[in-house]
Amino acid sequence: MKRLILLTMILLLLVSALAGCSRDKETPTPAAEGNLPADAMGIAQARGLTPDDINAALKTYVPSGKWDEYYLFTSGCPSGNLIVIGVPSMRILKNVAVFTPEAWQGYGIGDLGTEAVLDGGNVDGVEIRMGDSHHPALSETGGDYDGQWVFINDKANARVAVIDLRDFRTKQIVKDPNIISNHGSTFVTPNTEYVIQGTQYATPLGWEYAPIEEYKETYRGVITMWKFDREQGRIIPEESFSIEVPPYWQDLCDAGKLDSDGWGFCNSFNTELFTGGNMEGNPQFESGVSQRDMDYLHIFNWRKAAEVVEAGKFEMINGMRVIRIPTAVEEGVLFLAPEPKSPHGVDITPDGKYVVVAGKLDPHVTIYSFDKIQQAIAAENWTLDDYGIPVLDYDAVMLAQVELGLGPLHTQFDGQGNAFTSLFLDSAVAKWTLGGDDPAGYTMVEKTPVQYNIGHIAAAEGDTVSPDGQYLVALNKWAVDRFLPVGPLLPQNLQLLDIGGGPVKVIYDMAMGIGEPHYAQMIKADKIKAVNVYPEVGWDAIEWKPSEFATKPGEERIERDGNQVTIYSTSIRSHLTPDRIELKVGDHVVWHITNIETAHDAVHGFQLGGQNVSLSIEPSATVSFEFDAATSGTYAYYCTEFCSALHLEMMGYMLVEP
Ligand code: K7E
Ligand code: CUA
Repeated sequence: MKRLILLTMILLLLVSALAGCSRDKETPTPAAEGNLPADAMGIAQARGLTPDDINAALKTYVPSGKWDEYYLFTSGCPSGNLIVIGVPSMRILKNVAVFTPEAWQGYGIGDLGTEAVLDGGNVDGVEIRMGDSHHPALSETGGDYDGQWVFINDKANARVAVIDLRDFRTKQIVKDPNIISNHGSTFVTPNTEYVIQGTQYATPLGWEYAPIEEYKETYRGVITMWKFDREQGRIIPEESFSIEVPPYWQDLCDAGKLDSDGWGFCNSFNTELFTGGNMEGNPQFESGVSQRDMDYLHIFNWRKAAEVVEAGKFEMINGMRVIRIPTAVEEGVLFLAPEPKSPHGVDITPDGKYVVVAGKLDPHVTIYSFDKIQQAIAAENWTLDDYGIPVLDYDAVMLAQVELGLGPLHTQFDGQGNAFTSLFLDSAVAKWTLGGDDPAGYTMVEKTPVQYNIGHIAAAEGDTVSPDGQYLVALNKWAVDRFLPVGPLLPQNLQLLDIGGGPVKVIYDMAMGIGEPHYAQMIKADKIKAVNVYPEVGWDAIEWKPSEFATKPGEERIERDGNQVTIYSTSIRSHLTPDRIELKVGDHVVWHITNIETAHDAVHGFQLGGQNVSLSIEPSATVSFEFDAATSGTYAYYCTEFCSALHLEMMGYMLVEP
């Protein structure tokens, strides 16, 4: 309490002392010039800090040794990764490798466990080692994040990954066998029964060849419901299914919750069925797919769809159970509703009663009522599209519109009855009120500029049934002049906004230099129960069970059977056992290393020069790799983590005799 009073006094002093102080916002100020004064006021004056700056600094400062309040999980897009950030400090905590090999975590660079995870996402036998991760989705229980798993999609290859939040490692990658790009993923149903995935660019199912002239007849999208088994911690492809949808280029999706639980919503932006041909005299895609004023919101009853599949009313296509369009229509699984214009984000309000759609080329957000949708379905208040799918009457299902500004994209909520929408063209975040069933209750509150070209936003638990408010992160595409120059490829700018009441303000700029974040989700830190050390010495982290190759101290050995060599090793500060390996050219080597440490943070890295092997052997883990000793020579292998004073001695020689 005393500290709080003292802090308030200092703050008041600073604020009053600096009230008249202003600075040229256009000219970036160096962080410091020479030695700073020792007192807070002197520092503030020397650096030209405004009262707002000081408030922002205090709100985001997390002292040494203290922890952040939230985890932010953000996608890295072409980096194919998932980046974990602490909020409000905006410190990067981990860069989790997902679709792309990563040496520090020993992911996909020799380690057989992680190579197998990556191979799960190979496409038609092509080894895929890249990805475009877009939308992370934390697992939910009752519509709230439960902190157990996070899923993320790869737009480029139509894949979904499962990441285990016990150890923040990728455990599974699945490939949709019928599409080659997805974007409406990942979104989980309120109890993580399913992970939703929607196609982006339509292709013939299985992306087989079909002339582009057959686009309307042959090309299709799907909405895939990946079944998730919590016990196994895996997506079960055999229990998953897809709903066939027209080639409208489905975009983002969201799962219903509470009132709308059992339903899902995906929008689309190419109901023109435009197929390009700019060298053949056709318009560019950007105008070709933007001719119509309305596209279609896809409204699907996934719970009903699951029953339809159980009743056997599906076709097996490339190993996936697919509900064809006529069945979906007949069974009341799939409906459409018009949505303006060039829609992008679709977001369900925390109470599950309203669907918010943002159209890139419409200055409004459009709010649909789930009740009205149900009434229109019951009254068959629809026309049919070219594929025979009911298109609900727009006026019957649309509840309200709010004019927000240019380029609205994505919406999040604060749990206080407010919504926040990113405005790409305005480079701003709009705050507006939710009005329930009263259209007049939906009103604009304020607009806060961000720098620059904002994409997604992520509020604290902002897409659950109980958002926290307090913080919102703007994921801005362009940084331009915000940071020290680093050449033509700039970091992006993640800005932290204070939405805890009072005017919405930017309180931190974070340079994101390891990926282009699209979506992010922010979860209360105490919901995540990560382990410090694996449960048992000799642990298989991917399968989450004791490894059959676990090696105890004293049991280290080299077994030879003809030219098949198996090495059972251990690592502990500060030696690797064995530290001398004698091979012959032509040997095939399988090498298992168990980190027999049980101490918090006692990780040993491992690299073997000349063989493309980089491992992270975390406390109590067993890791395996294999290689062919193809050329003779004398090699060194060593620990790459500076684990002790005698870390440099933690090495061994591998001799390959001609
Ligand atoms: Cu708007 Cu891929 Cu979610 Cu990016 S998408 S901004
Ligand atoms: Cu182990 Cu360095």
